[in-house]
Amino acid sequence: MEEYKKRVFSGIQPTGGFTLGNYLGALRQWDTLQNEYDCIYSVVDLHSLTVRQDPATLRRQIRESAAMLLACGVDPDRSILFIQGDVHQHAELSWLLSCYTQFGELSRMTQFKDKSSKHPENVNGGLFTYPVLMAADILLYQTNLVPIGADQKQHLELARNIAIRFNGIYGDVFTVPEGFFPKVAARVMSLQDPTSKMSKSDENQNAKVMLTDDGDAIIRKFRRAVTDSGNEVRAAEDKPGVTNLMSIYSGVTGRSFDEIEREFDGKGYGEFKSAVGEAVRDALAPIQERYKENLADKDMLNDVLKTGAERASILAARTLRKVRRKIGLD
Ligand code: ATP
Ligand code: LTN
Repeated sequence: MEEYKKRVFSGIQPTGGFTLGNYLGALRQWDTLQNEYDCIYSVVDLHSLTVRQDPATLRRQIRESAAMLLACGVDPDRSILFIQGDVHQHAELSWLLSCYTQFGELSRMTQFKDKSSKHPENVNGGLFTYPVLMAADILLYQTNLVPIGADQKQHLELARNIAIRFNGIYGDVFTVPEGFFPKVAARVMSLQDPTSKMSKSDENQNAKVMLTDDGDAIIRKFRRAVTDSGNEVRAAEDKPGVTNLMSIYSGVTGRSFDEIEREFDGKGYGEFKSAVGEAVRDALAPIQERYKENLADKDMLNDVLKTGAERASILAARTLRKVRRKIGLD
């Protein structure tokens, strides 16, 4: 008999390429979790529509995202990889769950507050109900574990509350999910402003490292990274720049903060920043190689995404049927 494995679900938006923050905070875990769990991973194209997208660019970025996820180690033989918009149950469950989510709860989401104050010209309904769609993504698959960066903790908490509330009314319908956060580099900060997170939508190219950046650009960005006063490589509250670089270095090399402090004892920031750049460049090189191959293999990519959507739909339909029956729609 096949052993029962816990289910993992996670998603990433197909906008603008992935950053080192996405990789260390989320994608790296997507790979290793496959060894132990039954994993479902999704390119969440519907989520990306809260910002106006150019159709041709969006279409291209959806495929590039899938190619990059495969390059980062998502294995379609062991896991399901699919495009969210290919499985209509996500939008349907999202509407149903929105009727069990309070305006006040959504108003408290810090991502909504941040994004709406940064882009006051387009505070659309989708931006507001975004966390409900995310809850639908997770709850459709009876997910146990959700690997995400620290910035998504509040959204996951909301998904848990929606599940608990729904179960309270109708009996055990949804599995209540837990978050899974990386031990190091759960929150990679901007290289230009270490008090805000490295974000793919940052317009300053020097603030973020993209997984597709070439080696020279990576080294240059780390050399230019903002550090703090003093010259000692040491993690501390008043040294957010150095601490961020240390956690990136720790993330890619596996070395602890103590080891890093010893390694750079008596050496200045310059030498440390070069070492971080080189380590990141070397860690990303094989991913970049695989990414190019995947993108060139159109048939393989189409095949993986088609099979992924079919397999995901079967599971999603099962949950949605149950929900509809409980509510009284069927
Ligand atoms: P945006 O810049 O538009 O806010 P994003 O970079 O946050 O986008 P998402 O698609 O929203 O990208 O996030 C994908 C995953 O990467 C999520 O699990 C998120 O928690 C994680 N993540 C994003 N940025 C970071 C970061 N700086 N450090 C660690 N994890 C991150
Ligand atoms: N909101 C997430 C992306 C996302 C997600 C999900 C993550 C959408 N649906 C389901 C985990 C599980 C983000 O912006 N990072």
